[in-house]
Amino acid sequence: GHKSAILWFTGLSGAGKSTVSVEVEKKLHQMGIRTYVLDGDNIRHGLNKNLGFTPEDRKENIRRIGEVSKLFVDAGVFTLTAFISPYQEDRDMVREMVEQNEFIEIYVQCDIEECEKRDPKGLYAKARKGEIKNFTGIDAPYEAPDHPELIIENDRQSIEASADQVIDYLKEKGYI
Ligand code: GGZ
Repeated sequence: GHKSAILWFTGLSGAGKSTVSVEVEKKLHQMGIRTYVLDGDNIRHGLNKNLGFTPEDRKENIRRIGEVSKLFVDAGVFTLTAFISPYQEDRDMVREMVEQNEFIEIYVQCDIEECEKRDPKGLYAKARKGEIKNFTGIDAPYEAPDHPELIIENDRQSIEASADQVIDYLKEKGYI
């Protein structure tokens, strides 16, 4: 058996949150564990499509994602979330929603220079030109986690190594 939890990935746009979460999901599937990944594609285009990127809207975005994640965990599903979630206070709000061992905060560390160089969607370039306002890391803050369960140095190692780091943590703590 296993103990389900929320794997809460946080980090800048382009840091690799989604990529790592999908890789972790693959490895959990290979062990026969049920999972669900929440990301911008299935949340910001649906449940949260009325929300933008002001601090208030980001808070509400994170609150709803937290509540949905809680339901999945109650259903026994390992839930992986891939949102910037730039505010410590908002991440702590989700931590408070669930049991202590059900929230695993994972800081996907990547220097802003590297994220900006990757810029797969050209969003940093647009933000630099002022075409997107309140862009995290440019004209909106990113608060690095104070007390993450795990830090992944995603600009210094392969996706595979990052995913293994998460799996090893889950094994070590007895989740899987
Ligand atoms: C940050 C923005 C913004 C602004 C649009 N700031 O690289 P992406 O495209 O796919 O990831 C970013 C995503 C961030 O949404 P989140 O729900 O993760 O943010 S938060 O947790 O802070 O609520 C980016 C895109 O949406 N995007 N405008 N101004 N990212």
